[in-house]
This record gives sequence, C-alpha cells and structure tokens, in this order.
Amino acid sequence: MNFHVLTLFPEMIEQGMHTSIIGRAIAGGYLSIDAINIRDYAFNKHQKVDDYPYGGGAGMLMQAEPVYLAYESVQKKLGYRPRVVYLTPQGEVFHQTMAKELAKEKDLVFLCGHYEGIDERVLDEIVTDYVSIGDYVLTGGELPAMIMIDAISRLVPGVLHNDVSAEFESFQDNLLEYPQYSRPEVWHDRKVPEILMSGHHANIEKWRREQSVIRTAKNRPDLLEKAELTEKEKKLAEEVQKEVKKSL
Ligand code: 6GU
Repeated sequence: MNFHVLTLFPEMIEQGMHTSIIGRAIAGGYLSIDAINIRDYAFNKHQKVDDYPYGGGAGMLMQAEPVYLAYESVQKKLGYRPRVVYLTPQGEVFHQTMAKELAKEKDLVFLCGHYEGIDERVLDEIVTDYVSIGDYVLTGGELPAMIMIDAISRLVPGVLHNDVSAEFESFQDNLLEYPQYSRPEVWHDRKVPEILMSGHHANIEKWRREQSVIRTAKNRPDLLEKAELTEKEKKLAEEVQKEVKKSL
C-alpha cells in the first residue's frame, strides 16, 4: 500500500514513520510513505502558500493553487484519481471500521492543513473523505495523518505477524483488551493473578473474557451496546456499572 502525504512539514512525516513496525514494513516493501511538500508547488516569488480569508476573520488560509498542484503531481504519477483524506476537526470521527475499509485501497492521499484551514474550492475539487481523529483541536493535520497511517498499515497483509493480527479482533468485538503480565512473578509486592500460572487454558480464557467485560463496563460503557455478551456477561457488566455509579 502506498501513502502520499501532502504537507507543509514533510520532515515531520518522514521522521515519524520510519521507526518500529511501520519502518520495518517500509524497509520490507509492504508499504511506502511519500511526503510531498506543498511549498514546492507555490510558484511565486517567495514560495508563499497562505493568504488572508475573504470576509475577514482571524488567521491565514492555505491557498488553493499550491495544494491543487501538489495533488495533481500525485494524481498524474498514479494515472487515476485516488481517495483523498482531508484531516479536519469538521470530519467524521476515525474508527477501526474506517481503517479496515481504507486498508483496501492501493493508494491513499492525506491532505494536511495548517493555519486556519484551506480554501474550500480545492477541497471541493479533490477531497473524497473528511476525517477527524477526535474532539480536540490540534495545530495541523500531520499527527492525525500519522495516526491514520499507523492504524491502516497494521491491517495491510505482511505488516504484522499473523499471530499478532488475530489479537486485534478483540477490539472488533467491541470489548477492551484484558490485562497481561510477564516475568517476574512478583514485582513491587504485586503478584501475577494465580489463574494465569495454573496452565488451565479454558479457565484462563474465561478469566480474560471476564476481565475484558469488566474493563469495558468501567472505562467504555458506550461500547457494550455493540458487544455480543452472554446473559451472564450482561449481568457482570451491569454490576460493574452499578459499582462505578456508587463510587461517584
Ligand atoms: Cl484531523 N486536525 C486538526 N487540526 N485537529 C484535529 C483533528 C484533525 N482531529 C481532531 N482534532
């Protein structure tokens, strides 16, 4: 899969995406990430990319033409019109199902805004998907683009080892992960839960599932509606939520 990031800060993308699993996947040829500097497409004396908004208001806007020309350079190279994701707090909030859908594309373009945004006309012309990563305001679209690239990349075949990839299914069940422990058996007077030392795999699986239900009920009760729970698990979740309400 090939990612093309249109940005005023290409070094941020380049430095952020070449470590750990994503870096290895790029080295292994499973992914490519190309950062395109929008400023290289500002064909005026001072390579200016921003201007005042018509009608007044605070701050500056990114102008349409450099953004368009940067996009066009990618589109011409590919020979087709790829999906273009514009990172904006005004977009649909990113989630795992969206990551799964975007992972099917061969190429994805990310458009990162700065200042107070981008001239609406170029967005109308090139953007196919408006995406936000959550309800808070950031200074630019680079971190959101990197977050999306990370989440999408781990779904691309070959990027993760297969045993790890099954692991993420638990979030797809709309339950949070259970707690995990490694050596030593006792650390700072805290002991690993006895059941995990028992070697009894069926009981361990049962315990882990319960822990997932408990955590989800405590931290993300909104997810429970979509989770497929047995009657016993529903009761457990209700009890946890009652306890949480009492402690408030
Ligand atoms: Cl995608 N961009 C910016 N600038 N801020 C955000 C965001 C995106 N998602 C949440 N906050």
